[in-house]
Amino acid sequence: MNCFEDLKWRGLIKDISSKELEKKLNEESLTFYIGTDPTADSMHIGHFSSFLIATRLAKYGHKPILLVGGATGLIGDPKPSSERQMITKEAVEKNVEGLTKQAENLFGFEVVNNYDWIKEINTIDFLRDYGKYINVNYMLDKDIISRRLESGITFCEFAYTILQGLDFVNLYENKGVTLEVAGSDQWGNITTGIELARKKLGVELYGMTMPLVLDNRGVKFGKTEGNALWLDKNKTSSYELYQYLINSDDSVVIDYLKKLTFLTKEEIEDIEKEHSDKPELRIAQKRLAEEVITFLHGKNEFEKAVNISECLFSGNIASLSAKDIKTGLKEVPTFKLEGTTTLLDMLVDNKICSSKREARELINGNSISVNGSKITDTDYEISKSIAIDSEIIVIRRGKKKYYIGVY
Ligand code: 383
Repeated sequence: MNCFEDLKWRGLIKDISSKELEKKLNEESLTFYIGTDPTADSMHIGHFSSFLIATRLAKYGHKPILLVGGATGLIGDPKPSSERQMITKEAVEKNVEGLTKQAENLFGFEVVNNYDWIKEINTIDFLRDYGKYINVNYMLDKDIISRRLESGITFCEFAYTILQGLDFVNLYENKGVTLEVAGSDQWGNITTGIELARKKLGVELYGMTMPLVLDNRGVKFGKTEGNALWLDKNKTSSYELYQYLINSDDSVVIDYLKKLTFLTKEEIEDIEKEHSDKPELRIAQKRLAEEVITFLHGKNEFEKAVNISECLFSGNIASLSAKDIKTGLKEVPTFKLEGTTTLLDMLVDNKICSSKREARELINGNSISVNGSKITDTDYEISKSIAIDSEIIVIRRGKKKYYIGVY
């Protein structure tokens, strides 16, 4: 497969600015860029799914440049719904630092910051050298801007697209960039750059977007109850990422393998076959988790995540550290423990059971485990000395309900 066929097969092509690009991607070596704004100090998995295009195109001999928007982050790319909250300059600076390091570490490509050239442009030059080439009518026609006309958009956000456009022109002039790549929400900004280059320099630049990756409910990939999955493992542990990926729906998992891994067509087709024979083995989901977590955090972190999952599943809790248990059981109810008590009293005092009678029934009925071992003695002593890392006690009621007591 050639470069374009590969991208197409993976479902990574939404819009291209000209048919010529297909040939160029297959026959030439292009310098291209993809950008992100410093709205946080880490990228999330949504960025990752787009930024992977850099590594993909690099494998076909193209040269990637990653851009962190130290200037554009101070303005804010308009969202279709409402105006963005402005971020302080200090926060933007801190986020630029975090993102730059992360982009360098993960992808190993050159990272540039648009603050470096945009800070040099004064108001008059901005209006004369760039503003003069872009018609307001043309801007009003852009999807996101037109969607904001009713609810309103400030001049600050309205001007954003010209900044991104001038980045493209600047990177063309200084680094030979001829292609901008992004998720499909960026089409309007990419075409501003193409328009600017045409009018100002008389050259034809190229743009290409990818569809946003969605889950089986049509929600953006990586959004869990309103939270993003971060690429920084201190913000989203490998275990949490593992849980998210391993629970991918059968209806989307093959698409994820195409879009989020570097497995070849043949490898993915083999996995698909094996998976559809025995979907309950979750072969595709396991491979997805392995590929993504290994790329992001390394083999060790992947193995750690598998181990936490297996220990929690099998009840072999005592072999984990307090820290791993806390990440693994983040969502479970937690209560404070002090001194020494009996299992029976602890269950009632912390409302794990509604009465002593219920607690007794559960204990005698083999339904309560402490740190992974079944306990059938109502007077079993609960104290700091049995706590994992002298810190936590894990109670399981029945098959699935977990509680954590913390000293
Ligand atoms: C700024 C200046 C440029 C080129 C790009 C930018 C950032 C761009 C933007 N991108 C998104 C972001 O920062 O807002 N205006 O969160 C996201 N991207 C990538 C991809 C995506 C887009 O970073 O679709 C998802 O991740 O393009 O929403 O000169």
